[in-house]
Amino acid sequence: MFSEVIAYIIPPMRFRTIAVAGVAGILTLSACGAGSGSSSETVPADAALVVAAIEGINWDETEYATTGGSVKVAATNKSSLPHNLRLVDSTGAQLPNTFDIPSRGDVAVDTVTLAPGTYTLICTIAGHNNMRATLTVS
Ligand SMILES: [Cu+2]
Repeated sequence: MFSEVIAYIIPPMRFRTIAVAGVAGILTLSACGAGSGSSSETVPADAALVVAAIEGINWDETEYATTGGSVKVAATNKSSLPHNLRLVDSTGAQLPNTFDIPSRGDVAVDTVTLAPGTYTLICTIAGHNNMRATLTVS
């Protein structure tokens, strides 16, 4: 008798849990929509700027260059450590775009609005202060 009562109660509870998880998932997805790089496994052919994290806690270049405007940026991880890419403008302000590439082979893509000038590309993970490169936007 008791188990029948439990069996009657549990399925609706389980359904409610799934429904709540579903809503939370949708909220999480939409929260990621603004200024956050989308993840894929390949670097888009039309990316105007491709930045790769390599072994030794470094970017693959120390100097990058691109043309200003709406710039499709791709960050990729070619190393065994987690990394992320952030862009810092000449005033020291970090741009809102985020590129998280936690695992080897990860690719994060986002469109960044860049005015002509000099930017610094960084990785904000602790101990990765060495990952600094210059981006010149013409
Ligand atoms: Cu890093």
